Amino acid sequence: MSKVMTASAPTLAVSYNDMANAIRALSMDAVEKAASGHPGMPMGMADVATILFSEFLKFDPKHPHWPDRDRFILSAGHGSMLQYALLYLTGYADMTLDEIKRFRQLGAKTAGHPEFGHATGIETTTGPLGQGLANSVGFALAERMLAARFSNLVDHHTYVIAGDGCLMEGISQEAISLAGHLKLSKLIVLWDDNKISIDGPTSLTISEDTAKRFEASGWFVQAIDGHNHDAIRAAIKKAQASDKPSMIACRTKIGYGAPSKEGSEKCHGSPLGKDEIAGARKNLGWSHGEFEVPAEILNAWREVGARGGKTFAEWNKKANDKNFDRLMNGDLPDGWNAALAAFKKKLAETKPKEATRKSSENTLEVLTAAIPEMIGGSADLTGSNNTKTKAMKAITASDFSGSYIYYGVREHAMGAAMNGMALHGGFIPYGGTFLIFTDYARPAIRLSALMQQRVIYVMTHDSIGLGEDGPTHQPVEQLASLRAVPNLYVFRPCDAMETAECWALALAQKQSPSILSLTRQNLPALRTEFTEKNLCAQGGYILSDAKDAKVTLIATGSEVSIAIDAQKKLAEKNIAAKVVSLPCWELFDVQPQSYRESVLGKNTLKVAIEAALSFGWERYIGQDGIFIGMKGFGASAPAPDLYKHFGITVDDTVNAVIARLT
Ligand SMILES: Cc1ncc(C[n+]2csc(CCOP(=O)(O)OP(=O)(O)O)c2C)c(N)n1
Ligand SMILES: [Mg+2]
Repeated sequence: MSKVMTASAPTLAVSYNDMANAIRALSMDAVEKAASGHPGMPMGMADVATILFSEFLKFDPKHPHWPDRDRFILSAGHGSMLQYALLYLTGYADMTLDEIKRFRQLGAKTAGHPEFGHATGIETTTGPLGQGLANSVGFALAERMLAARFSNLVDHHTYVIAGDGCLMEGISQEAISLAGHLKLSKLIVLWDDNKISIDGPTSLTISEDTAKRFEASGWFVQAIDGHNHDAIRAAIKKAQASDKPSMIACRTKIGYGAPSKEGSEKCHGSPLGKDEIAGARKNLGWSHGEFEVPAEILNAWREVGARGGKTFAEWNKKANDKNFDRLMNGDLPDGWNAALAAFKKKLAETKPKEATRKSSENTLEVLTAAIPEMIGGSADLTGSNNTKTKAMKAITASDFSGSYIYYGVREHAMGAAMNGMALHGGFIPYGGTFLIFTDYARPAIRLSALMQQRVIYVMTHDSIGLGEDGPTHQPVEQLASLRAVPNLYVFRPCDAMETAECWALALAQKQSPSILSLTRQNLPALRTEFTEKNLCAQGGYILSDAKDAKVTLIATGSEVSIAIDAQKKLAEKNIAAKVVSLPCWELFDVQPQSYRESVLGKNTLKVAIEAALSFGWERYIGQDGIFIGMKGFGASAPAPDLYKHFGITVDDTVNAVIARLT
């Protein structure tokens, strides 16, 4: 490869070949030292990455959080060494050669797959194939939406490297379909078209024309030799000029340079071995030692890393907008709490009897006005999830100034795109579907939690209370399974007041996603007094006390009113019971033991009421408590009939208590 001199790339003292080989060598060596990892992909995509970073990517390792930097997403996260090598070579201070040598070791920034928050320059956690690609749709959307609001401060690209695996995943179709529809022209996907995955050649499993799939979804598609630097450059230039999102199929050889394993699955996910590495060094003309990058090559890379400094400085001069800084920091605006307090006062007066999905909508009317960075949406259930407020305008391909996204029936991509938006910064995304379909979005929900992103899932129709749609639509195990996810807050409010409070808590959790589990059916107002304090903040509290209580009735959401009525009936029979509303287990479980004991009661009979499976409730009711809820799947019928049929009523509760106490 000749020394490259182009107008856009100031002359470097070494060839792009040398620079790409530095990535290859570091990747081979790091994987070998760790005795695990994926050398093939970084070796195959080293050329594409070298051209992208050297000539196109707008970045500044000295200011890795520069809001207007281009975003680089390594969707094929198993190729993590590609990213780590680039971060080290271009001069990110926290990505040292020692970190590269500690690849995949405990506490290293160089985890097996790129993890958001471990090293600067890693924009999102990848590894579950397809997620990064779908995140990138959120990144690109956030960029367009911010540009519509701050045209002088935001104008950047989102580049993605995706592999065969990313594109085989179903989520890829949801994502590219949405991106094509919204004409996200600043999104550029570089497909590592190496025709190899773990089991062997992709011909084993796939025969469609991937390029045509993108084209059919409204993308601009090019196909190039991914080892030809001029072709890579020309394609990225054309992609930048397109008014559509772009996919460049980069035909590459996995494990480029490895004498016997190049082009084969054998170099996908295991160390090459000493001899193979020696052979690769010879083939590549890389005579340097293990982890050794000669000064002139490192300097050339550092020069690439230093180029963005000027652009950053120019940008920084004009960046003096306090509101922009606030948005990028994710701080809530002044006054939102006061607006919510006024709303709570109104609720205490009006005492609405309504579904909590409706309460959520009413709360959103207040919150989205006070917090305009909230970006709503729904996976084709807007009218059912009550996610769109009156003033909200839809985002379209020609107008990104709105704040509502019609995601279409694409729950998984909705979750992943919301992750991308939250990661990009500037917005607080929330999106709705039925609680049952959290299962369709679960990998994205899990990543919201793992990446500590404030993404709010508005999940309505949260039990058999949805009625006639039947067991396919009635969640029974979802609450338990969502409560099992670390760093995910599951809120199940019992009325309008609790819904407002739970929304406030979800918004205040800057480093956690939340699920709002909301009803389809109407519920009575149970919290009818105004309190300045957010009573849901401790996760659970005594909603209705009783002197010398023998029984504690603990319930969530729609079943709290059953507990309140059961309390009354038990009182008539001289059985004192108190009622605990427990809208958020995660918040309750971190309260001091003294508080939890005072709420639950020490020597009372514990009765839990929740129209879901009992899984997990043992922690509150113990082995000898009573659980009133579901034992299996639901059924199709009007909701009141189902509650009776499944034994989740006031009488069932009262009878169970009496049977136990007498
Ligand atoms: C959702 C998901 N399923 C399975 C895996 C395990 N996995 C990691 S890489 C890979 C094959 C990917 O093939 P490709 O994207 O072509 O990567 P290449 O072998 O070309 O590097 C698989 C199945 C994963 N990481 N994520
Ligand atoms: Mg492949």
